[in-house]
Amino acid sequence: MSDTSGSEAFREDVLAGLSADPPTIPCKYLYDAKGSDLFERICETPEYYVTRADLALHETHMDEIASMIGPNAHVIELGSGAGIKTRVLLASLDSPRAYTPIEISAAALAQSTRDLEAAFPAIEIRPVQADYTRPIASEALALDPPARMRVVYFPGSTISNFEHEDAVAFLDRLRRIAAPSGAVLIGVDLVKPLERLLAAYDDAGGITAAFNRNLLERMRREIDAEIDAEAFVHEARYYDSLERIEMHLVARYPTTIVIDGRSFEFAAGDSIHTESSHKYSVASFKSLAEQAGLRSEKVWFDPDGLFSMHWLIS
Ligand code: AVI
Repeated sequence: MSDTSGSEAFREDVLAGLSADPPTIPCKYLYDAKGSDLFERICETPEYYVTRADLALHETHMDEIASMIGPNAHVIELGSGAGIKTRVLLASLDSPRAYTPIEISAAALAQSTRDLEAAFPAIEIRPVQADYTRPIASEALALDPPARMRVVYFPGSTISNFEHEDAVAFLDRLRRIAAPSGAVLIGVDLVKPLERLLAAYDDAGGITAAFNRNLLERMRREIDAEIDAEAFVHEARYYDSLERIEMHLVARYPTTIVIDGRSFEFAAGDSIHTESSHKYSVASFKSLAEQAGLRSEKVWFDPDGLFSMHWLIS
């Protein structure tokens, strides 16, 4: 975010987050341009299985998924659609009516729209520039004549980064976008042994650490925060009872962050919680979806059983 209003929202959220107990900064702020590049690099680390497993699931089950979607469907993706998974999906569909990527970054949306138009000249691409975590105007998604069905497509397990309550509210919105006769096709990372998760969120090459620590640099760059960035180290923690992995920036020695003349003191060992990534069993995700009025009709897995994709209907 380089616009002033974006920086102001960042400043307010950081001030509120550092005043909270425990200090927390919303994970969306990890994704400035540099953070987004680092996230792409995380996806290529040997330890971060999520992206590869999601793609393997797509490649293994796309014929069946495409036959469930059927002809004349309107696929609405939350995210730019720049990834290879979108191509696997679009290439498998039987005469799709249209494809709508919803993406906040105008540049990312324009680029992926150009690429997809070139790759799929027969598919109508209808980009919508918007923050998909907020309500989308229904006119932006309307087709005339309407498609046979809508499929709201949300791969990658970004749902993991929502707190449960927010995940239910978000799924409820997806249900309403898909209504009355559509489906939500959503990727969900599965619970797995601790060692595997800790390695995935603290890779040996230090890319995840750089991704997390970039938040401190961003605070210095965009809101003039005074920070001794060397004082903080990246840490991944798994909380069994919450079935989630958390990223933290932990103070190695006493330090102070100063923003707008306000001081936030950290003793050695104190941390800033920067992200949660919830892991689900099939049962726990089904029950989450049920709270949003959605029923999981079918679940697919990658060949190694690391990742799942649910077909949710109301
Ligand atoms: C985007 N999201 C699904 C990633 C995850 O696995 O929770 C973000 C991430 N954070 C650290 N590594 C990857």
